[in-house]
This record gives sequence, C-alpha cells and structure tokens, in this order.
Amino acid sequence: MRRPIARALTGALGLIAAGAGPLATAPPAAADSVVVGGQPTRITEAPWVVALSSRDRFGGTRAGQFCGGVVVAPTKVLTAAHCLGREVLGGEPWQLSDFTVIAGRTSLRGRGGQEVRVSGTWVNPAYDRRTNSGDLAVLTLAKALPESYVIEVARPDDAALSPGTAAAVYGWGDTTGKGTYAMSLRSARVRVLPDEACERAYQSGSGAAYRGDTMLCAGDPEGGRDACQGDSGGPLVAGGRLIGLVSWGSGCGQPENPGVYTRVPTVLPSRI
Ligand code: 4AZ
Repeated sequence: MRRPIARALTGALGLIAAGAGPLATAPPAAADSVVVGGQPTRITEAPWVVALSSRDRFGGTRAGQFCGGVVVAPTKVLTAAHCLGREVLGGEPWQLSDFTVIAGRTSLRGRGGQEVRVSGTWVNPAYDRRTNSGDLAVLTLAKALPESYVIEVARPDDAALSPGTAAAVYGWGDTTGKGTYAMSLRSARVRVLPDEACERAYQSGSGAAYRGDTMLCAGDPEGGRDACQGDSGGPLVAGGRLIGLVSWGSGCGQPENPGVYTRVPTVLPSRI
C-alpha cells in the first residue's frame, strides 16, 4: 500500500491512467473535497507558495504544474528532492528547457503573478531515494521575487514542531485521491502528530519507513484532510513559519496513514 514516490509522482503527472494505482483500490476515508479535505485559498494569503512548472514535459492544461515549492529567500525556493528525480523529469533538471517557478498566481488557468526561470538546482546530498529520507532540494531563480513572498523557516527547536500544533498545507494537487487535480490553490488544516503515529503506519521492511530525525508527521486524526499527489514539495506552515515539505504517504486522508513531510528545520543546511 506504500507507493514508491516515483510511482506516486508518475501518477500525479498523469503518465499512468488515473485510477490505475493503489489509490484506486483504497479510496481515502473522506474524499470530499490539496490537498484533500481542504478549501480554496488565494495566493495573497500565502504568497510563499509556488508551483513548479514545465509545459514541455507536463503539458499546458495546468500551466505545466507538477510539484509545489516555497520561497525562503528572493531567489531561493525549497521543494522535495523527489520532484527533481529522473522518474519525474525524464532526465536531469537542467535538461528541461522551460523549468520555471510560478509565483503570485492562484489559478493555473490565470495569468497573474510571474513565471521565473530556474537557473540552478541543488539536491540534498543526504537524500535517500529508497527511504525518502532528507527529501529536500533548493532551486535558484534567475530573477528575484519580492521580499514580501519570503516565509521564515522555523528553527529545529521551534515549538511549532511539537505534536498538537495546528498547521496548514498548501497545493494544487489531487483533491480526491482519485486523480482530480486542482486548478486553483487549496489549503487544508492539519495537526503535527507524534512521531509514533507515523512510525506505527510506516514501519521499516518494505521501502520507505518513517524516521523522526528527518521527517515530520502531520494529518487529521479523524482523516479527511491531507496532502496528496501533486502537492509534493509544497509547504506545511505553523505559527507563520515553514516546518515541512510535502514528501510522501500512503493514500490521502486516511486517519491511519498520516502525511509524511520533510522536517525542513533539521534537513535544510544553515546556509543555502
Ligand atoms: C504523492 O504522491 C503524495 N498523503 C504526497 C503526499 C501524500 C501522499 C502521496 C500524503 O506525491
């Protein structure tokens, strides 16, 4: 039931027929509405959220969106390392001729905001694609975004990382767990969960296992609210600070399978 992320992303990109993956056999507990169980939001409410795009590779219908990202400095965007994997991009990131970050735009159908070219990529050398540990990459932008788009990264000892903290996840990903990708930005309210909740759900033995040192567990104890395919690399925010990046999980919105996020404050090097 634990989908390798490459497959998850492949599904997210529509390269596998929607419904062909394990998600089809295990629908989320509450598939009612990024983000599953979320609500529409405007980019002005969350200006640090960006979409990663390549129309050449992913088509123009949704402006080439294939992952999320978050602005942490005017020319620096964090995303998930797995978003830049060969399985997703079909090659190396620099081989994508039109790799951009879309900032300041709520709807992928709209023309607002700006599209900025990605001029450099750095993948966390400690990222392990077998276990998903350290799932973080840094994009350098060819042109600076406004300072007002930048979100502060929490420190490793920030209380916002404690279990029980209210947090929000943002993205243009699947809203049902069945391949229904959003055209407009959504957010879902979740809670930081104790490591044990993810340790229980994702034990070692088959592929990715939860590791509290590099990963963060968050979700809705009652199920229904969660990140999903296409949200990868997007932000998990608590107390106005960045605490996580959407990384992986089994299905979407199932209470027994919380979302797993990159623990940004510990995984991100102090200088980028
Ligand atoms: C994915 O496939 C994915 N419910 C992202 C997040 C979650 C599951 C899958 C968490 O990119």
